[in-house]
Amino acid sequence: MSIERTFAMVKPDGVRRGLVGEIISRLEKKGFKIVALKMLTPTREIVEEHYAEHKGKGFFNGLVDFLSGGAVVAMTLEGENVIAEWRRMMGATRPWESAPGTIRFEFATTVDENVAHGSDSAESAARELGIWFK
Ligand code: IDP
Ligand code: MG
Repeated sequence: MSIERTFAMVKPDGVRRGLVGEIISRLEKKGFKIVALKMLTPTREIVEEHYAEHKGKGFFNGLVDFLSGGAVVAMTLEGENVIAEWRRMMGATRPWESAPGTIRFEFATTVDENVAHGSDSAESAARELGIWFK
């Protein structure tokens, strides 16, 4: 265990539905520190870079359209084991597979609009923070 940083995002569906406060509240109550935060409508270029690992998949173009189609809240989180813990707080990618109490269980029903993003490893966190907070 160690103090880590990760990249977290409230996706456009979460912003549109007024879930920013709820999500930030969960992070603050848990004890994670928000060390940077900005709201922006991302360009297609930044979203394509962010999701480069999914390029070529059937859902890629729809994913890029969706993420670049509205405001998101991008955050740098800091805390003990925060990379894995934020993923655990979000729940599984497919909301119907996520554990009760998680953000995706509580607030989402579909995989294409699943409210939140979190880096999946230390390597991804460093890469994504470099894209969004350079
Ligand atoms: P993650 O967001 O939990 O890391 P990834 O597998 O990295 O999940 O996929 C990135 C995002 O792409 C997901 O959060 C979801 O919004 C979208 N996605 C993943 N798989 C599908 C799919 O099969 N159909 C539509 N969208 C998908
Ligand atoms: Mg991912």
